[in-house]
Parts: sequence; C-alpha cells; structure tokens
Amino acid sequence: MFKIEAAELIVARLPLKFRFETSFGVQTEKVIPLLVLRGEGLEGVAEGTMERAPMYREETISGALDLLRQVFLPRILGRTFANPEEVNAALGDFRGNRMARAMVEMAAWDLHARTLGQPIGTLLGGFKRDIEVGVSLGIQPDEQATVDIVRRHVEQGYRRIKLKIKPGWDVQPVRATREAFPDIRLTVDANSAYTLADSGRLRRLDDYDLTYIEQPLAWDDLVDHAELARRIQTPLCLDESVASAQDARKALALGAGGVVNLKVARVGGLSEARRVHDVAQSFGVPVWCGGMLESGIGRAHNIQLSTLPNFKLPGDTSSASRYWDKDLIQEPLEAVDGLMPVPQGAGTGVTLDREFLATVSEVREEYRA
Ligand code: OSB
Ligand code: MG
Repeated sequence: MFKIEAAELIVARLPLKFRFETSFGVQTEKVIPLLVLRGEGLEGVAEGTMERAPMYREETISGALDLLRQVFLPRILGRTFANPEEVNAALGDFRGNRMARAMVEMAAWDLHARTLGQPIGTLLGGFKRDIEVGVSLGIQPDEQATVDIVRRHVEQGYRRIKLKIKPGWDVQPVRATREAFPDIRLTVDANSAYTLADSGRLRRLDDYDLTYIEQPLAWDDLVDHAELARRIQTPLCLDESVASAQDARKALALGAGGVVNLKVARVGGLSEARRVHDVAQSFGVPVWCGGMLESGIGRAHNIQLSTLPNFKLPGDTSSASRYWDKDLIQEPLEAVDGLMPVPQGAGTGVTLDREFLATVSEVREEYRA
C-alpha cells in the first residue's frame, strides 16, 4: 500500500562518452526525462526512454511530458494504491504510449518496493545476485576500428559483443570481428534497416556463428520476420516490434523470432515485462535485457528485472562509466568480468545525486493532488 502525494518531473541532459552510430543516426548526448513519485516520506524514481525524435519507436519526450502533465499524473495524484498493477489499471483505458506509461508504473514499483523494504527484483520473483552483461557497440568508421573497439571490450570481460549494422556495413565488420575473435559470443543489431528483399545479404551472416540477428526488419513487423526466419539459419531476436506480452505471444507463435530483447519501458513497465518474460519462457525462448543508453535510474530498473530466471543471455546493461563521466545516481553500477552486481537495497537500490542532477537539469516541475 502506498499513497502518491506528489510528483516531480525532471529533464536532465548528459553528454555521452562515445559517439553512438546506428542505422537510424548518430547520438552524442542523452536527454533524460525522470519521474519521481512521493508518498509518506519515501520516493520512487523512473526514467523515460523515449527520445526527442521518434526514431527507435514512435514515442517522443515532448509527447510524454505533455501526457504526464495533462493526463496521467492527474489520474494518480492523491490516490492510494495496493500495488503497481493498480496504478497500471488506473491508466488502463489509454492506448499506446507505453514508454510514458512505464515512467508512472516503474516509479510506482520503486515506491511500492521501498514501502516494503525489498528490492524490486525480489518482489518480481527474481533471485540472481549478479547478471551477465554484454555491450552494444555503434557503427565504426572501418574494420580496423571495429576490431579495436571489440578488443577493448572483450578485455574488460563483457560476455557478448553486439555490433550495430546497416545496409552497406554488415558483412564487413562481422567478418573482421569473427576473424580476430573466433570464440566470442557475437551478435548484430540492424534497428529495422532491412527488408525481405535483403534476405540474400542477411543470409551471408550465417557464415559467422552469430547468436542472433536483432530486429533486421520493420519496427512494427512480425510477418516478414517470420518469413526471413525461414530463409536464414541464424536466429532472429525481436526488439522494436514486441511492445507487449500479446505481441510476444503472436511473434513466437508465428516463428518471427527465437530470442527476445526485453526492454522494460518499450513494453509499458515492469509488470508487463514480467509477462513478456513468462510468455517467452512458455515457448522455450530466452530473453535478455536491452538498454536505451539509460542513466543509473533506468539501468538499475533493468538490473532488477534481469534477476528473473529466463534472462538467459547477456544483457545490454553495461557499466555506467562506459556512458558517462558522472551518472545521475550516487551508487556505482559497474560490471566486473562481465557480471553486474544487483544492488541489494530496497526498490531499485539506487538514489538520485540531487546536487549533481540540479546542475544538468533543464526542467523541474512539482505536482500535488
Ligand atoms: O536497439 O538496442 C537498441 C540504444 C538506443 C536505442 C536502441 C538500442 C540501443 C542500444 C544500446 O543498442 C544499448 C545500451 O547500451 O543501452
Ligand atoms: Mg535493438
């Protein structure tokens, strides 16, 4: 049981330590919307993973902020809830906008778990004390730069290397990496850049022992992925096109993928993420936890979710120090030999660094019932 007495909306901005190039563009900084829900002296915090422009999925930061201010927060402020599912139900008649909804749901989970004095992972039914992690590496200028950056991360102990690819830059970096590192667990992510007409090109990747090819086809497609899965040997991993447990059921029933990249916010929060996890498990399909270049707040939520048993492949939740000179939280989130320790405190187990946050925030608003 927790009461939502007040809410705080913050938008922070952090420079990324690396240039992150994907098939949809280049990113050098991160705009980070945060929602804090407060009640009875405790607070729950969540991070939005939508971006300024709708490139990964359709949601945007400006759209989410407006929805939160005008529609979602008025629905929940001043109310008492038994659990986060009741918060979800309070927003149940609204369509789509899962990342915006997830901000409310995840902050509610954090507040709920802190009220109970338990880590979120434990309440979800997870028990791992550390989780296996890999890295997602952006498109590099050439093969040599690709092999160099892969080497640096292999040496740091990361348990899987994922290379971003796009048409015209796919077989080349994969071939160079596989020749230099015959035994590493290697994957690629196309972020929807191909069509079925490219299946000949994608079939060439079968020669390099990839664990999976992530989201080769359209962001909202399942049917063409199922056809592509019949044409090539490498398993497909769905990211963009699974927005719910129902999507996961349909995707896996169609044979559109053999692996799911599970991102909490993309599916609308932790409760729905657990349902996606369970659906995949019932199909015998492993999941792994994706990332959206989150600050420590979103990263800690990802780590908590990853304690569930069907997270059987390394996630994208790599060390915070890869991304930022200074994170928005007080605790370090650092992997050692490819294992990320799960914070053991209540809720996410992490706390905002308010002093630093104030120096990098461009919006801060308070709402009461
Ligand atoms: O497709 O997984 C993706 C980042 C932003 C948007 C989409 C994706 C990604 C990543 C980065 O791959 C994962 C991370 O390091 O957080
Ligand atoms: Mg992806």
